Amino acid sequence: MNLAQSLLTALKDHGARQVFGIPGDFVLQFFKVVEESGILPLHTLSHEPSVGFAADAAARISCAPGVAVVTYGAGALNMVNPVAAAYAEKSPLVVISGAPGSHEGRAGLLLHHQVKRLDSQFEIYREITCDQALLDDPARAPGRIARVLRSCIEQSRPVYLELPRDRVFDQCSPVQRLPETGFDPEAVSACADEIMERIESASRPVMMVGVEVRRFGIESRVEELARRLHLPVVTSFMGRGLLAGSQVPVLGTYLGLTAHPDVGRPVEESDCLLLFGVTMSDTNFGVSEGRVNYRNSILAVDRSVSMGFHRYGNIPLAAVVDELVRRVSERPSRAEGRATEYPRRLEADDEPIAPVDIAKAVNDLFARMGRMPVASDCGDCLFTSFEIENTEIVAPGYYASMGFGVPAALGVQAATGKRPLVLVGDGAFQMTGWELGNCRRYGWDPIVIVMNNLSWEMLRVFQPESKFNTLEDWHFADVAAALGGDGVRVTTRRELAAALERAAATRGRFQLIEAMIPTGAVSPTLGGFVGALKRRQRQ
Ligand code: TPW
Ligand code: MG
Repeated sequence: MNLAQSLLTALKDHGARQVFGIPGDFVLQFFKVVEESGILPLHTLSHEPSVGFAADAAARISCAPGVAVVTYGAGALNMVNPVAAAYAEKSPLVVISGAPGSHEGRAGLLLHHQVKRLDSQFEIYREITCDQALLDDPARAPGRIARVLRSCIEQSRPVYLELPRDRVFDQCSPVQRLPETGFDPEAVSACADEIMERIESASRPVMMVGVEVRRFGIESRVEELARRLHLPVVTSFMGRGLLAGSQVPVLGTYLGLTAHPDVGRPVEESDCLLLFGVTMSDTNFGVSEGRVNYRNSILAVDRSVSMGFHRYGNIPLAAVVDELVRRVSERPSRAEGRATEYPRRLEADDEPIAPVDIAKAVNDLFARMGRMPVASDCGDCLFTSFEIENTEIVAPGYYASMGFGVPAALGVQAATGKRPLVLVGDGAFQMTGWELGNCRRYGWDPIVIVMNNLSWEMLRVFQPESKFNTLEDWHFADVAAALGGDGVRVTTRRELAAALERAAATRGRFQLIEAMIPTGAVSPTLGGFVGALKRRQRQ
């Protein structure tokens, strides 16, 4: 087999299910192998940021590596922001970039797409990925690929592979998957003992689950643990959507006291907060305004466990959860706390649409037709998505990059075959909404709700006096037909309900609902959240 086939086969063996990309002359040969070998299906999109977001979302939703293939320079550097986002939000994304052939730099001429040195791109990617390799030697390539893919999965972070174009067809042996990195079972056992002691001596233990629980595929084991311990469970902001299908009632998502006090209070009053796979970020905790007691908390994240004044290193989250489950015997299950009540039953009248009406309309739809996976962008749509029933969701909850929603939905449908629902603002839709034009040829048919408030409204909440936050009316619904979908603009709650009903009943074409929301009508959660972040800035 050749190097490209060896790489594609290794990706498949490590769980990748498709490739997203945009070709260029430095990567044409690799694309040829992708297409002709059929080892993994290829989906091309229109702009590299979308390639990164789609591959990232495919990784998030399927808990397996997502693959983004781009050309050297203009392609790869165009994808820096999505890869940085995947790094920050711990998504196992494999970036493959073509590169000049091994001897091309020798003529002394600068090569097109070259920035400063030929390896500038490699250096840039070193900063935003957890492992990297140059595949310039077919004898060493299998070992390097194996190492990099193991890092990708174990750290659940992006990795970078650079493939010079003259190496693609070199003979190469298959990649042997490496065993998992070891750990000391006695350390895990001691750590689990100490966690148990702390839980048992606490009177109000609470479990908060974060994004690593999903990334490492241990939702059901964490659920089992929560059930046996009779612990109330909340998710972090980034962990939204976790335990969506579980038997354990999830109280809701912790957003400080801004959204649901029934979720905020148990967290802030807990004397033993178990933080499993939770990122200690301002979006997760800045909103707590100092009310979370970290001194009493136990943090298991990034392959380590911290409690009190000490830290256990090299403790995989899955290993410690398994040890804990083993220490707690089966007890009759009991619902702990009340799960969040989500808004429902949209009043289908002639009133204008508020963000919460979108949540109500979606909850009503889910109640009738079952839940759909949700892809959300950043902006008030993200806070609106938190008012939607707990369902699988991909969203830029921490790194907060706009432009994620639409391409992420394409990644979700490609990876799962399930029809996604997209929530996106007009500003973010201006960035990557065009990608919907790629739905037709792949048979994707997301339902897209553009919350059009003619504004970068979240920024207006931060700084109301600035006029630059006002956006033009682009009439997004009108372009849907040209892109191969159906579009409708709605301004009343009655029209919204009808449009969503019609969209759900129409399969095979993307459905764009442009929901006009009066400028200034933001969700209460957004207002509370921005207020908390502003207070933090001033501290
Ligand atoms: C890639 C900064 C955060 S929120 C926002 C901006 C520009 C406005 C979003 O407007 P939209 O939603 O989509 O209409 P809404 O509800 O606020 O009206 N560039 C990138 N990412 C971010 N986060 C920004 C800028 C930003
Ligand atoms: Mg807007």
